[in-house]
Amino acid sequence: MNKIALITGVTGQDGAYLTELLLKKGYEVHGIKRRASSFNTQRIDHLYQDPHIENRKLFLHYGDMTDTSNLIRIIQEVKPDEIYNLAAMSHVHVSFETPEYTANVDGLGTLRLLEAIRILNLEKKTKIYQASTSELYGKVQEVPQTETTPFYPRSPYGVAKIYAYWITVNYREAYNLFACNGILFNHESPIRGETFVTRKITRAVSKIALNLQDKVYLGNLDAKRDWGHAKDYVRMMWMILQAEKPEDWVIATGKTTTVRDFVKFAFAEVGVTLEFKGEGENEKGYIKSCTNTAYNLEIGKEVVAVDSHYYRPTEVDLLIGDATKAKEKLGWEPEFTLQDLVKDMMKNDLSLMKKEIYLKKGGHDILNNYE
Ligand code: NDP
Ligand code: GDR
Repeated sequence: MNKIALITGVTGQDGAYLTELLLKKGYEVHGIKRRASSFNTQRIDHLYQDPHIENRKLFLHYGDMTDTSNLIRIIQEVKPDEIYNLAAMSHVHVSFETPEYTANVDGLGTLRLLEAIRILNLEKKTKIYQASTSELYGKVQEVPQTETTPFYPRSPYGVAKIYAYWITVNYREAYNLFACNGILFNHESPIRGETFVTRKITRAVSKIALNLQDKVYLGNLDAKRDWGHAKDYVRMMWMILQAEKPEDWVIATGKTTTVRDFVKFAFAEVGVTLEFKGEGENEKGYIKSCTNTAYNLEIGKEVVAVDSHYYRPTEVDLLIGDATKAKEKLGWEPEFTLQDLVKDMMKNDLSLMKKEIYLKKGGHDILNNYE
């Protein structure tokens, strides 16, 4: 019998890569998606299977982390061997605007899943992975951060996730659940949400290179993050649930980079060297040179500016993780470097923007011809 997995947050970045991975491993995969007024399954559309075919391996269920009875019913129907709880209001800045909702989804949502396992007497059958985060560390207590570094969250998101972290530990200790936290540092990809800083940058740089946009406005350029590739990180989620015993694990690259340097690396992919001048809100980035003649970019042009609207009320200044435990005990090794990640994201966004230009030009003419 193949294993059955249930993924909450199946339509998100990690949900999509994890679904792909588990299907390749022969799992029957069930995902919980939210009802939305427009399509929200773009990231998994390539995996979609017609409900009418036999031996279907991917099933989607409508649901929400705030709806206890819905979660219980789905778990009762699916009887999963493994639950991956990836659903969350995952945007740190937005959590300052929606703190109560964030607590409900990210904090209590986890409790609802754990309780559902107990109510349905699935403690011995169902393992659960909780998507914990480096945002738990928040204000720097120790560098690099490990499984034993004290937490000090700096946002409603971080505080909600700390509840989820501890309730997962508590249910493991109280009821012998195979419940684990993956404390994952930032991980990105070509399908990263467009408002997270890396994707915002790679999209903007692609548009600037193709003359579709003048400049990009960013917030704190000094923030340092430990950025990995989501494909490497979902592999580790699966490994965590295959471990001999349930534990908590840090997943990180061990290298940290400023937002400013990420911008420089993205521009380098289109042959541009940037020069930054000024400080704080007055800092700006200018084109110093451009070696790629395919892009018609003006030397000296201002392409990066700071808008304090993107600053957070409390910031996490520096994250750098130490994944020694995962490497030594589970044999995890990331395959992507930061340079590979930037290349992957830039390649994807340049091609998306080129398609946009093509559709605008060609498509528009075609529409006109048939009006
Ligand atoms: P995304 O924001 O890309 O995906 C979040 C998913 O959760 C989406 O499928 C979203 O649905 C779903 N969701 C949001 N609210 C609800 C709700 N109320 N009920 C049901 N589903 C909901 O996040 P990532 O894939 O990047 O991250 C996955 C998990 O890992 C999250 O819990 C995140 O907090 C955590 N994490 C992420 C890290 C990262 O760097 N990416 C690092 C550490 C932890 P919809 O598509 O409809 O919006
Ligand atoms: P983060 O990711 O908060 O680390 O949370 P994000 O990409 O939003 O911010 C990273 C850093 O960049 C700074 N920054 C900006 N951020 C955004 N979004 N937009 C900007 O214009 C901008 N300018 C500078 C931020 O201040 C911050 O310091 C992500 C999410 O995936 C969480 O769900 C996850 O738990 C953590 O990573 C680990």
